[in-house]
Amino acid sequence: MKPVIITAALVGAELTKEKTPYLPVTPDEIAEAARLAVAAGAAILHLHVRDDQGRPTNDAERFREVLEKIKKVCRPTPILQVSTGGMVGDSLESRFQSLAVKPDMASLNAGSVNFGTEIFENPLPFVKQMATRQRDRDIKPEIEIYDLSHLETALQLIQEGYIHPPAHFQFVMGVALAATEQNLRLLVSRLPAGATWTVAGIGRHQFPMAELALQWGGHVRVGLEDNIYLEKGVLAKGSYELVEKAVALAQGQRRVVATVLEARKISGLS
Ligand code: KMH
Ligand code: ZN
Repeated sequence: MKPVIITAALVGAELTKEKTPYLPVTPDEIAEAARLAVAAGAAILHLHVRDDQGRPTNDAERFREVLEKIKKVCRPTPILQVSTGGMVGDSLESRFQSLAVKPDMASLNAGSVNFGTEIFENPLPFVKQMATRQRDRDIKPEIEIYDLSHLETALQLIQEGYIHPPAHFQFVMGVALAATEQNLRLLVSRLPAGATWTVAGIGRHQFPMAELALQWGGHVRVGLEDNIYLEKGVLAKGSYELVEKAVALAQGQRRVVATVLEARKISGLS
């Protein structure tokens, strides 16, 4: 099996310091969280940013500032993946802003979904426009799949040329689709040839889903955005602790953890 790429989702948009004091919000805190996560074994950073009040923002200048700080403290530079999902309820237009910083990768949410009591809106024309802008700027999309219908949409977009193969998928388990082995198996079985995939189990599903990905040759996402607990009742002191746990699981499954350079090669990035 190929080395496993570990993604760290450091910040998120919905998480607050009230839920965990370990959430990084300032550019310096995010850069330090990045440094620790990469030192622990993460090769991709999935990034949201916050404004001076600690509120989620899609502001390009704030993204630029955070990316610059991360580049200064992480050598070699990890794969920087900006969020285009923002916070649930953000205007669609505001979610294009992060592409301005020319990241290696960006999330591409493939469809709308119930998100807690709200709706995370991703209407098809928006998804097509987002895919087009990423393609034309040479930004590799990470296609976020919350539901089986999103995979159908993504397969169609690949066929229609909006997304260039080999495609990279993130299966987000435990928001809409239950985080079960059966559901993950179905998603993986529907992947197009040559695709890479990773899984983000939400909350207590983070590590059970990671285990399956490790066994089946997939990649793994961990981090405070998805789960704040290292184990039941024990807050992770940062995403780095979740990365360390993922690395230990990988070693238990005899999966080598990809370096940044290996992750770039596997992901087709220069
Ligand atoms: N905050 C969620 C509504 C992404 O980064 O692209 C969406 C999200 C996905 O976090
Ligand atoms: Zn996100």
